[in-house]
Amino acid sequence: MATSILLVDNDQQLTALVKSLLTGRGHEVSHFESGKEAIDSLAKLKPDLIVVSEQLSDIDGVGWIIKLRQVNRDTKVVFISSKWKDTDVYQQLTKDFGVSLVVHRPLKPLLFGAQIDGELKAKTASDLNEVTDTETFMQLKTRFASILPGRLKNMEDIIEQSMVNPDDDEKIQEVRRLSHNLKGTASSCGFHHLGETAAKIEQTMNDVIDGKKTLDKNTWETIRRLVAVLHENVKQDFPDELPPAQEAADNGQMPEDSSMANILLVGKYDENDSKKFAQKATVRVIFSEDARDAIEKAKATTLDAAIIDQSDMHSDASFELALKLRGIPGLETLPLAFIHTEDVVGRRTEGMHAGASRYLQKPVKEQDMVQAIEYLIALRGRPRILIVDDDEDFTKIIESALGKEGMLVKSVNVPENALSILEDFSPDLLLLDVMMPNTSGYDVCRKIRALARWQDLPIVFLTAQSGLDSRLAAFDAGADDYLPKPVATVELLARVRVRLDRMRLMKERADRDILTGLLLRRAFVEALTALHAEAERHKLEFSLCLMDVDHFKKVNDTYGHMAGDRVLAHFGHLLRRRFRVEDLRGRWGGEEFIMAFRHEGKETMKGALNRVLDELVTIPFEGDHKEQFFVSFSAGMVSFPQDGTQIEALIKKADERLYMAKEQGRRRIISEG
Ligand code: GH3
Ligand code: MG
Ligand code: MG
Repeated sequence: MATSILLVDNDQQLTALVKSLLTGRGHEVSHFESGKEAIDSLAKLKPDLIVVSEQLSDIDGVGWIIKLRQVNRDTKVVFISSKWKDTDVYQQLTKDFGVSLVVHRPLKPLLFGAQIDGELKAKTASDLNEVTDTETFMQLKTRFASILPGRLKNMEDIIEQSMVNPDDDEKIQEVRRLSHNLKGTASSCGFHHLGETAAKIEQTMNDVIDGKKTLDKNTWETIRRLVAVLHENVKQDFPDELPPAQEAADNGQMPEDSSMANILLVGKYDENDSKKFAQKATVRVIFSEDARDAIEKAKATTLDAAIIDQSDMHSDASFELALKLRGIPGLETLPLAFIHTEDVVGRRTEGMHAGASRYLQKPVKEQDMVQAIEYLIALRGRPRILIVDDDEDFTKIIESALGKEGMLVKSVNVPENALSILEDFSPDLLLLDVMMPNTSGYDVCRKIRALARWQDLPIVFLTAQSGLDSRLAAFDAGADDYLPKPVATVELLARVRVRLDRMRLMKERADRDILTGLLLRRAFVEALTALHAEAERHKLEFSLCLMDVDHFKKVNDTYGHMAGDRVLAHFGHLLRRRFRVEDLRGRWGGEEFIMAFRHEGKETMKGALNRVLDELVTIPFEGDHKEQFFVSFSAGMVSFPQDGTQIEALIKKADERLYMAKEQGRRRIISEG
């Protein structure tokens, strides 16, 4: 008997190809352009397999699969995706919607045919996976243990008040809310007995609210008994080995707050002064009096920026410290500022080379300090996570878990405030609870998605409601992912990281060269165009530099292409670590690199670049046969506006000077002529 395949696709070329491939292999193919018609046809056709592409006449492919799964959960689905970014939804499709195979265009006909045959041979779509990770963290438990007594006391108080005042509906709602939240958090932290009892209290309150139960003496007694059971559960659930809740260590620093950025301030500082700066700029200041201590602290915290005071330190030592900080893995692009006294103004070149985005004159005005701090933080761009959940204890737990991963986390416990805080905080990802007082997470999600600015914001639901239906509702409302409570932090972290990485990849993949990590030519020109426009508008200078590795062909020929690649990667990495974060670095082509320096003329930058040349020539590279070699580069520099006012003219001039540098013997930087 011929197998019947339903093809849902609105692209003529693709349809023709798939149809001929499949009928050629003896299958019967029914084709629809419209998603709606395809779904309507299901009852009659009962296909063995559904092949759906990205683009239908009335809906997109992923949306169609979500709709399909509301009426049909079993038929196997193969999804043909047209763009790479659709691998993004790969997990969601395969995990939540039982898509058995995702293939990408352009199709490889032979392979595709074989894949379809394979799918038809295998059994029907496997059951949709439930996420049942029960792993929990000791830290989570400890933290929960420390907040639990207060939480139970609060609940008891409200219950007592309600008993005295049985007509107070708000109090009854409050008891329900507290028990609902306790249920979620307790289970998330692995306190299952506690969670179950809390669920019973919630159920009782629900019955009262729905009018299924009257709130008489008996009911109150039940609730009281359940609360007493909660206390029993506490003993049951608390493992003996649980360490006592730790008080925040008092190490002279301000308390850790995961929504705050960390600034390292190196110098002899009056703590009170810095607290003032910190309050204004909402950052945590980490003090350090000397270089060695600064490096230790930089390794131990997630730094967002460093400010180095040169008045108490030899300026050479301060530059060296800056380079060392940037040498710490993960801090290659750490935003930096220096505070200096009059006499080091002439050492701007070293500052540029070391990566100083700002110079502050001592004594530093409070306002300047705050402004500089805010500027540096904006440069850093740590992932920002917003959590909307009415359960304050739960958000605190998640906050600390994500905060430890170096994310900036902010919680909103009143969902009505979500939109305004979203605008202020401008998160990279949103974690959203479903059941909240007065509104649901679905509504919040829909409202956010209706705003153009937030259409691409990754939104992940976290909720105690589980089951396919609520997951479908979440995706319908515009969610990207779904995590059932109790949520294991490990899983949460993994999912959040995946989402963030994908977002960043999507933004960067098109822009960045993989080998060197620098901007690709087109992206560089775009950024340069913006820089040029800004310079014109504000009558500021900027400089531009074209670099080319010397005798690179010989490197390839003598030491191997792989060794050549290592040189390019290393040079790219060096350029990333040096100079200010806001300077532009690009791979212009092959072994040619380009840089643009904001607001700086070529003389300062030539000095800084010469230092990079000095560094590069001392780096030993290894050939494919372990032989050692060294490389250098030649460069041509220009400044706006002296050497030209248009981008094309500037680049042309830089190229001419680069050629001159080659002519004159290489390993040099030419900025005149
Ligand atoms: P000059 O000092 O005059 O610049 O000499 P050169 O040999 O560096 O210049 P030329 O432009 O003749 O050679 C550049 C070589 O760079 C040729 C090309 O094969 C090689 N190349 C370009 N891109 C890559 C790459 O991504 N990796 C490697 N390993 N080599 C590359
Ligand atoms: Mg070359
Ligand atoms: Mg070349």
